[in-house]
Amino acid sequence: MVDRRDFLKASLLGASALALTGKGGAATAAPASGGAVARVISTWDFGVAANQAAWSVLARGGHALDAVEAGVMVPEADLKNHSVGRAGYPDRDGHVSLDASIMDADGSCGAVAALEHIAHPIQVARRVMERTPHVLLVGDGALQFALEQGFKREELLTPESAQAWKEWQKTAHYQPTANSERRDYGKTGLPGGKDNHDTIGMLAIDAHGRLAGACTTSGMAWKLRGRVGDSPVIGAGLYVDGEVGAATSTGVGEEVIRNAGSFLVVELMRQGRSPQEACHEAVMRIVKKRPNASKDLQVGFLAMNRAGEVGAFAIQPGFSYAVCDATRQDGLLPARSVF
Ligand code: SD4
Repeated sequence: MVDRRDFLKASLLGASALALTGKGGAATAAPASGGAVARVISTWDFGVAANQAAWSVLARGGHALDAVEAGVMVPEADLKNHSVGRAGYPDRDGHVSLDASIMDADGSCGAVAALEHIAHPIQVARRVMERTPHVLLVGDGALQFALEQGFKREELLTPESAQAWKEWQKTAHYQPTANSERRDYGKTGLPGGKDNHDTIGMLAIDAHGRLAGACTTSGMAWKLRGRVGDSPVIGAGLYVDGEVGAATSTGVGEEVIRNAGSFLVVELMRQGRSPQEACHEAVMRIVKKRPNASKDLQVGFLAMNRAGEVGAFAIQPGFSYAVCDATRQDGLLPARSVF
């Protein structure tokens, strides 16, 4: 896999072509041919390739919902990506279990959690949205639904991920103590530590001004079996409101759930904050509640408002986000951070 820092450095050289506002380095809206903004953004450096798949939908005037679904399927299929989809790192007991959600501008949404053996959980999430009266299906029930819908049952644990799991087991059997993560992030805290992130969250606005978002992950590496993170929880890992904007998150999902993170970002934008200011404020809410833990804790938010303006903020440095629009398809920007 390309070293994250090298990739970031190389991509940033090119990213200067993006129009930037002074405060927070947030990208401004770029009009597409139809007069409205068309733009897609997503978390981390692998978002660059994902955005390009989404852009192929947006560029031909397609729907933002189709764009985000197509976009996040790229890292879901990437065997080198161990935090999303196939080849994701398993839970403590060796099971690859996936979380995903998708949301449209009108509040329609669907999600799956702790889903095993299905290579593209985002597609199942969309089926939940469009073909059931429900929002969230979990575990065996989600798998049953996927199989009924014609998805193929597959082994998602690759030899490389299995090897990493075996290596981890040699030194770090995860034996959590009750609420240990509330006190600190030491040895008895969450199993993946500060490196436990890399979910893909993607937000798009199409040439007709329609917003949509998607989020998909294998979650925290070595988690307890049955653990569900923020990514499939509407309002935590993803939220879209066509009147205001959209937000998504990456990092320690427990903290994002506790603070209803993505919903908070959208509500702050509703109150007049820019996407950048809203992400910053949501991060600070978490940090204030975790003064001792926040040096080891990573959470990042990414947001877009209905004008296509973008913002991002994280607790730790290193969070990057990919931006793609009519002017540039492979932008990658560093998010500002607390530390
Ligand atoms: C989770 N937010 O499950 C996710 C973690 C992540 O790659 O970013 N994973 O808590």
